[in-house]
Amino acid sequence: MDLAKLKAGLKKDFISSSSSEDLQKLKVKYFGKKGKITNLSKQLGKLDIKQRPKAGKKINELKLLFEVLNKSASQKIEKKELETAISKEQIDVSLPVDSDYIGGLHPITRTIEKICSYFSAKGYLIEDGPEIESEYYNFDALNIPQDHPARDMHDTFYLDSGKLLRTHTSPVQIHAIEKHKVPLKILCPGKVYRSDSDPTHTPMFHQVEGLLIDESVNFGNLKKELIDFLNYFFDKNLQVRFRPSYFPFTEPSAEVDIMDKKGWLEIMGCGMVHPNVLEMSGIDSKKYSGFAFGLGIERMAKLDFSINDMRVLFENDLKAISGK
Ligand code: 2NL
Repeated sequence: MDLAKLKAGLKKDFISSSSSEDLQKLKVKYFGKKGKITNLSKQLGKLDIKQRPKAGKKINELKLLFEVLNKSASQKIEKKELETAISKEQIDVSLPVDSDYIGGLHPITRTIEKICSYFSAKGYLIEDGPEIESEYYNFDALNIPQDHPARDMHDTFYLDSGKLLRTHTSPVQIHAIEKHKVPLKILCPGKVYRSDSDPTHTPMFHQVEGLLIDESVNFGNLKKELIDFLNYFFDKNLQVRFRPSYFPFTEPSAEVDIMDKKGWLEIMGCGMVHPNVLEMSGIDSKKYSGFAFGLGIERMAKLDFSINDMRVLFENDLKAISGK
């Protein structure tokens, strides 16, 4: 066996290898079952006993050479392969984006916009107002008596100043009556606050309330307005039910249910504005009447976007809240 030739071949092999696979192949070529160095070691036994130490030494030198060459080659190759892997992981900002994960408007915002654009087209003015309110605008002006459970510390966030975080968007409507006088047709979307936190309640949520005041407004007008809206919102001809209910600020009052796959589903509240509410804001309740309604945005967004868990709306996971 020509050891010099084997040595030269070994060096050449390492120079021409450029990947960890190449190195793996070299290991097999020299140390595999039929490997070149393996074969040499096997032949050692067949040699004359006197020649063995010298030949053995040569083989060891060859093994050492393999190890040295292998070490430096693998260091170089590993570095190069790591750099390639890292460069592949780099984000090329000039590439087109994955359209599934582009940013977008939050389902709550989209639901508010959908509702506002509908009522806006019907002539309603979109009004907003302060989230910090006085007891007068949040409760008294809405015919909610001093001892009403809704005023309880457990439901309302009271501030040190004696003011409070509005528990509904109704105070915006009282301000609007004072500002615009009557007749009036307004829609008030916004954040509302209640001291309530469990799997189905968050201390902040969104509401839209509508109010229409004019001469001879009746419950039939209210029914038609809401049925038309619900059919538009859910994009189908729904079965709608008006179920008698109670709110201090409306008389009569009703809860609106729609027929869902699983039966009747409560979707909003409404009623004819209570004469006390009109009178407190300086409107002649003998001349004017009005209807009002309120609905929770989170509930509507959940139904529209098929979201099961309310928490999804507040956790900002793009996969969960982007697109339908
Ligand atoms: C519900 C029920 C409702 C109103 C809100 C209202 C406002 C004024 C006068 C009279 Cl200024 N009423 N708002 C009326 C009936 C129901 O909301 O379930 N909301 C989520």
